[in-house]
Formats: sequence, structure tokens, C-alpha cells
Amino acid sequence: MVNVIGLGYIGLPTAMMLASHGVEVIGTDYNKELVATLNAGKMTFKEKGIDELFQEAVAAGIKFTTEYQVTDTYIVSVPTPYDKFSKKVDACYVVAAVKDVMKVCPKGATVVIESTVSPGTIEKYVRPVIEANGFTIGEDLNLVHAPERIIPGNMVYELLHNNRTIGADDRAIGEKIKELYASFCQGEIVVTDIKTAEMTKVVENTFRAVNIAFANELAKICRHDNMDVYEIIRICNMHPRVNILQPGPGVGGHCISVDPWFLVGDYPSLAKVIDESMKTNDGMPDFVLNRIYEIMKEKGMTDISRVGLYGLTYKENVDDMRESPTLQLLESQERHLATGLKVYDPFIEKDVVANQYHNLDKFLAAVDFVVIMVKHNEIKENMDKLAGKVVLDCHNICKLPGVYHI
Ligand code: SAJ
Repeated sequence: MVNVIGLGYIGLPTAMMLASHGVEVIGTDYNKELVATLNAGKMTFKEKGIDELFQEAVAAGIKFTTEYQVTDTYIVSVPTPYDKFSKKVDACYVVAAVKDVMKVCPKGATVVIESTVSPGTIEKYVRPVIEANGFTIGEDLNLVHAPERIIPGNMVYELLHNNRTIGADDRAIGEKIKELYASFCQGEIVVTDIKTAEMTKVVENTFRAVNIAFANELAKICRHDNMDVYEIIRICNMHPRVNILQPGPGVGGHCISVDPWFLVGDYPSLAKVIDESMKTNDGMPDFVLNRIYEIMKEKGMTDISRVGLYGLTYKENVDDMRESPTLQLLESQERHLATGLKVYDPFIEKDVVANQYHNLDKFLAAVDFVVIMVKHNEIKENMDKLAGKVVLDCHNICKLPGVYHI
């Protein structure tokens, strides 16, 4: 039986995928409300194909609880934020979860860490906890790192099809855990050592963050000299060895906007390009705010409450608001003591910010100037409703005449 610890955006789909492929699974989370919701038969977040997967997993007998289980395999999938000052990974949730596993874990068990951590974190923070509990790693307990790679918005497909990395001290243990993931994963599963697995995961997200930062910097250069960044990137990407990502209003989520900081925190004098890239991406919400003020001035608009931000989530077609560029823009606006922007997102049902709307038509009726912060399918399908409004399109999806870009 596998005990999956942490039933968030990664742990829960992984647990459900294992269960629906014949593995006996119990999911554990300290959040009682979350466990109660799952036990009441309700999914806890929105995602393409996730409701169907949930039903399959329930039918296959998955259980949810707040208790840690006595078993032979644990998968720890808890958040790993970064310390805002040192930029280093904050492994406190991983360490707390492993400590709790140690309280129930029998000799011979395998503990798999799925959470993303910087290279050396498992050596520095996890091994000592296990050893302090009287286990000898490699003899009476096995430690494995199996970082997840799925993209929110296409999680179910990517769980099934992505290649994976397994890091283990002992190849045989790595192969054993590879078999477990191979119960559902159709991609190639590479077995390597723990530190290599830690580094590859962080590097993958850093590569994407630096590429997006490059696109954002190009957008600023193009804005300065009135060039079309989208057309330029489109043409450049026709070159067989160029693949530039898209500029946007900022980089959110709990991965691309977080993991690269681990390298800056651990290697401050070496990770210069990464540091600058992260600062460039973090500066984008302010850049958009300045564009809003610039366009208002050009249009002779003075009332900020007639400006509306479309989208609150960190990206399209998900309900996750962590590190969302819109929230960052609103915070920045508060610092400028000029609040009043209206906000709407079809994926956010609860009231989370001031002046929030829950209906597209009512939102549009309340504003003259719409800023497309997130390219949800809803807005793509309702573009004609923006006709006659001032539009700042941060994703180049609106083809109406007179649209502004970042
Ligand atoms: N973004 C841009 N321009 C782009 C692409 C994205 O500005 O061209 C922005 C998005 O709008 C969003 C942010 O970047 O705000 C991050 O979104 P994303 O779709 O790039 O990535 P995540 O954070 O949802 O998922 C990433 C993925 N990593 C890689 O593709 C290397 C995913 O595979 C990882 O599993 C995930 O991080 C994770 O959990 O680490």
C-alpha cells in the first residue's frame, strides 16, 4: 500500500492515478476540511479530466485521511516555498512530513520525496531527520527522490505521458520505485542519483523562467522603440534552432516563479543570469500597471475604477492563484495608494479581492478599459464583447482594432 502525504495539486492527482491503475492508496493531509471534502465525494480543484480521474480512483478504493499510515511506501508531496530573504528553499514542510512518517514507518520502508527541492536539500535536511529516528538509510530504510513534472492545465495527460526522473542511492531501489510509477506512466523513466534528480527538476523550471524573462525583456525593448514583439518572436522561431517563449504580464504559479530562486539562494555569486531573469519576470506586473496609466493618459481617462483586470489566476484555465501576476499588480497598486481597479475571473467563485465581479457581462458593463491578464478560454470565446472598449491585451489574443499590447 502507498501512503501519499500531501493532497494538493500534485499529491492528489498522483495518488488518484496510482489508485486507478491498481495500486492500493491512502492519501493523507493534515487539512481536515480538505480530507472531509474528498471523503464527501467532491474534488478540491478544477482541472481538465480530473473529475473523471477522481471518480475512477474512488471506484478503485482510494481512501483519504488525516492520519499517517503504517506501510512500506510513502510518497511525500508537500509544498516547498522559498525564503523571501535568503532565496533558499524552505524545506520545513518536507521535514515536518518526514518526521511524521518516521513516527509510524516500519523498518524496510521506502520514503519517496516528490516535492521539488534544490540540489543537496535531501542530504542536508531529510537524511538527518531519518537518522535521528534510529534508521540507517540503505539498510532499514530507503530514500528516493521522484520530482513531478506535470503542467497544471494538462495534468492528467502529462501524468500519463511525461518522462520521469527517479533519484536513489541504490539502483535496485530506484528500479523498484520506477516500477511503481510505471503502473500508470507511459513515458521513459530515468533512474539516477538523488542530487542529479534534485538539480534536473530545478533546472527544467529555471530554463523556462529564463526563456520567459528573455521574451519579457524583448517586449520592453520593442515597446521602447515601437516594434511588434510578437511578430519578431514568431519570425525568429521559424529558425530551426530558436524557440523563444511568449512575453506576458508576469510569471506566477508555485513552480516557475519559485524554483529558480533556490539556485540564486544557494549559488548567489554564480547564478547571475537566473537572478536577473527572476527580477525581470517579477517586474512585469509593475510594467503592466505603468502601461495602464500610460494608456489612460493617452485616452484622457482619469477614473481608475472604470478599468478592469480580466483574470486572477496565475495562468489560463486553472483555478490556482498562487503568485498570480494580477494579485501582484493589485498589491503594487495599493502601494501607489491608488486602488479601485475592478477584477473578474470565471474560475474564482469566492471573493478574494476588492471590487471583484462574478459575471463577465456585469464586469464588462462596469468598465471602459479591459486589461487581459489571463487568456482563459472564456475570454477568447467572448472577444466580440470587448468591441468599443479600450483593451490592453497582455497575451496577444485579441484581434479587435486599436488593441494595446505590453
Ligand atoms: N508564461 C509566460 N510565457 C510563456 C509561458 C508561460 O509568461 O510563454 C507564464 C504563465 O502565464 C504563468 C507562468 O509563466 O504565469 C508559469 O506557467 P507555465 O505554464 O509555464 O508553468 P507551470 O508553473 O504551470 O508548470 C511548470 C512546468 N515546467 C516546465 O514546463 C519546465 C511543469 O512541467 C512543472 O511540472 C511545474 O512547473 C512544476 O510543478 O514544477
